[in-house]
Amino acid sequence: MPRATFTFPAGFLWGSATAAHQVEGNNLNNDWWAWEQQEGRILNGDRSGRACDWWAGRWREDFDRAHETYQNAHRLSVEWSRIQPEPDRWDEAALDRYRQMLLGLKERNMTAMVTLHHFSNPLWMVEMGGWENDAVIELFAAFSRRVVQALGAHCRFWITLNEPNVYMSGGYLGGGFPPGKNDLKAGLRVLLNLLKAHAAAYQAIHETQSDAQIGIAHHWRGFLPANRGLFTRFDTNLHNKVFNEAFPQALATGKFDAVLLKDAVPQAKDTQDFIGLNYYTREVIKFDLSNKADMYTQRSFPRDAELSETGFISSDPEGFKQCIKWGRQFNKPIYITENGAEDSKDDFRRKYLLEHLHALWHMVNHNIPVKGYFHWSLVDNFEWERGWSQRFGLWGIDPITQLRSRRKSVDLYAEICRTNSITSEAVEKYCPEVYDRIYPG
Ligand code: IFM
Repeated sequence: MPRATFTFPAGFLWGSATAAHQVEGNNLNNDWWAWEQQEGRILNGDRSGRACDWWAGRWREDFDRAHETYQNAHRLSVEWSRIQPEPDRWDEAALDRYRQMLLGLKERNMTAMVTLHHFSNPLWMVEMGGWENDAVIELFAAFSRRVVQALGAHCRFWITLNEPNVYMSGGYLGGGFPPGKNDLKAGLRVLLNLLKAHAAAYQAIHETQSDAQIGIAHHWRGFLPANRGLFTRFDTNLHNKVFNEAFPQALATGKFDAVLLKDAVPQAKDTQDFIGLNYYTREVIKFDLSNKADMYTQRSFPRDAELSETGFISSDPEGFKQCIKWGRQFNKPIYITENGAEDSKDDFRRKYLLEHLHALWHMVNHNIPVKGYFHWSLVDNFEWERGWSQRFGLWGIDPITQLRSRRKSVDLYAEICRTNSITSEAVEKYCPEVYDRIYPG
């Protein structure tokens, strides 16, 4: 049986990622909470409720879990509606609670990466029109400045925005997020405002903390044409251009080109210190005149794809390689800010995790400067419009009792984090099903 150890560079960050609204619980003052109270918005009528109870202090035990299983970093987000509950008020107690969390990471020798906006918005901001209102650009910059002033002593890595492309399609292309619009024009305006807000926040953060490392978490999704037909190829390119390219290219060049909306945003030029990539899957795109609801597109996965528990993700490590190679063009350090799969049985996840980390090692070994990996997620959490139906955690959770259950992937991931490598012993022990794929004979 072939044997080998695939070692990652010294100092590699190994962690997991979470987001405030998904784990904290009782985020009463934001748009997602309000959305959850409306009938039919969330699958099975689920609500975030106490979520993972982090606001009440359970972050401690979950950070212990991460630390005891050799994770040396964690990506979390702060909740704007807690820190600025009203336009003219900062909540010092909320800031202090986040300070405690960051100190908690420090005590455990874990590097913190903090996201400033992860989908949820304060109600007061939504009432003024949300991201459609240009005034929000400066408000977000002021919020970012305040957070970095308060927490900068304990964190150097900042992500201004999580997945602006997903935020836009979720909220403005009928994707099940608030504000629940189906309006491409408004969506593209929102994307442009998010871009300007990132640029303003980038300046504000650097003015506050000169050695800050700032990026976004970009959701990169591979789009494969279903056939060679002209319309399908055009549709696939359009997806790629608007979803994958428009935002990050503008951060590099200052030129926003989302095909139907173009603008010069010179202040956005070169406003990333690192590239954050969220990768889950690739999908197949087919032009379909009958599907107006999804912009005349039919989505699927390749016929032989191995699919996750709820059919949401196809295990596609080649797509992960493509994503990382794509990230190389920006000549910045890369962090994988999210990658994972929903799987309450933890059968698919183990294989997915191992094969994606193996693909990642290949890319690192080709001298692509990937500096860290954050698995989505540490514990099961509230999965937005899909509620509790999807379980992304290394640890499972019962949101009623708050009991955690350790899934097998924990041991596999712990061994990789501990040794900073993928060893044949670990593969044999924790994921023998894919041994032949990792070590072909
Ligand atoms: O849970 C989400 C996260 O909030 C953003 N990226 C994708 C994850 C899984 O769907």
